[in-house]
Amino acid sequence: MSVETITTQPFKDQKPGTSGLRKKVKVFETPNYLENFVQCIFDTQHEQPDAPLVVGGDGRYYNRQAIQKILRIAAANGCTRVILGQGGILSTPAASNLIRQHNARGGIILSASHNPGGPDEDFGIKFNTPNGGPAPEKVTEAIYTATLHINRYHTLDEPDIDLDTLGQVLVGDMEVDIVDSVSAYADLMERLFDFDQIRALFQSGFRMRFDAMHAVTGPYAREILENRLGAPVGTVVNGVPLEDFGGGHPDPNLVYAKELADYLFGPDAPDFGAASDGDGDRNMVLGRHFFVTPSDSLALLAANAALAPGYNGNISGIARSMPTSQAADRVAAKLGLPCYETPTGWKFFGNLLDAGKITLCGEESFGTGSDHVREKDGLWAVLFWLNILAARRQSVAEIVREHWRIYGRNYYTRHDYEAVDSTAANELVDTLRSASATLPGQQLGSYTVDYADDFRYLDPVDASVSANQGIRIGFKDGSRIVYRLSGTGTQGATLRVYIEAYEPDPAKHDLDTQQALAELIDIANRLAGIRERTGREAPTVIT
Ligand code: VG1
Ligand code: CO
Repeated sequence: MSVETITTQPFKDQKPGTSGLRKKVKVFETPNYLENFVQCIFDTQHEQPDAPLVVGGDGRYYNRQAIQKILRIAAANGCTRVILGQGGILSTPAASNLIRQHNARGGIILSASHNPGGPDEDFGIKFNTPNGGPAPEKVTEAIYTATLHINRYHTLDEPDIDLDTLGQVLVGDMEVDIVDSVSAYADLMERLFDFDQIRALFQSGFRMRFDAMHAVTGPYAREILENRLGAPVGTVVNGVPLEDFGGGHPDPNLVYAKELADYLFGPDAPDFGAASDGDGDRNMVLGRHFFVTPSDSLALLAANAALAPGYNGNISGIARSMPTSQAADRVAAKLGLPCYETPTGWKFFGNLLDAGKITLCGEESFGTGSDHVREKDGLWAVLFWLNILAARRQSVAEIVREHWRIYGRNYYTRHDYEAVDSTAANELVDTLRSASATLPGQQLGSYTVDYADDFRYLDPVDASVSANQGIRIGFKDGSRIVYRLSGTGTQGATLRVYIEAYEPDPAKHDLDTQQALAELIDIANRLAGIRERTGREAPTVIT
């Protein structure tokens, strides 16, 4: 094996965001761009160097080229073994599972999640640590610092390998095990949920549609829903992963999964609908003529956890990201469980999960998960719902309404302003931060400010601090407004405004969300001067 050492120069823009490094494909195609980042992973991550490395991605454009490069650099850096998903495919939760099952030294996951794919669209790369989770900030910081000083990388002068044939191949002296991307993950799901009960549900005539959005979950959903659970063939639609996701935006929300939403709200609606994103970690759940917010979904899974064999009596605590609605807090309080509030991004759940402080966690951005892996998991959430539906034999709408009657309803919306001018967006947040000290006690319309701050997280496990995680404005009645800037966009800045109000009265649980929140939305817009600062009349996306 002859290692080549190539001279290179640092790039200044390789700072990982909310979940890894995301840029346009064209940027990743710049000579040495990907190579530099991968070399910096090997230069800084020395835990368990003899253990295998897991590699895979969501199949988007550039996945295959990136994997060939990564394999050569890994081998040149002394990596002894790689576990690779067949065809270079691994959903993010399946990669997390493999890292854990093989006691790996970590994983390299290639994805830009819900961002579009194709030669002119987005690509991404991230490193997951040996616990299977996204690297914590101290790791991403170390990698980033290395990218600012790198002057060489190691690679091999070796041809590409065949990524599609199962079995073992060598890259230099490094063994590459090409494994079935789906089976280990499907087996794990079978251990967590009552597959017999769900099979009986499908046999009873229950109808569902799963929209894989031409992204990575297609093969997983087909194997689990259609093959193992006996759902009719055709239950999974858009099930073939495509490099450009069929030209779509593989983001499971009401805007980008419109086809599914229209079907679920139409005359021929089935009982249940679900979708997942580019890399399979997000989920959207719908009932017939009914949309379940991700925040409610987390609360509901927690309240019904006893119905799933993998969780019956096993919930140690719950965590939610800061902007996620407080619906889960109410369930935790009733069950006598601790509830943690973390910054946005799955990496912040890792320590809590590893320490056994929580079992379930979730984010408002269509992310839900548990201690079974260290990533959010789209199909897992769908199966959890199916398990609940199979056990309760009520409709999705009935189950959610009953939940609201018991716990009250947290009306919730998120307004996104995409691709706004970065300077204007930063100024908007800076101004709010400065103003926050003066807000407590102020009366804004019919709401009294209780507290206002820029969220600062003290990790209860390792005492690390993450500051500037978003402006929170809490009102005396429990309502909240949150502002933060996205860390996953690849164009300008994206401002996210999260608005929440609590309604205990069941007679008021059927309002339109935007109407129920109208006054708070207005307060949020005026307080931040969104129109003046961004020049936008309305949000790009309302969820
Ligand atoms: C967004 C979401 C966040 C999520 C992140 C990664 O980040 O808000 O909750 O963890 O995407 O999701 P941001 O910084 O743009 O708000 V993904 O599905 O990598 O799969
Ligand atoms: Co994703």
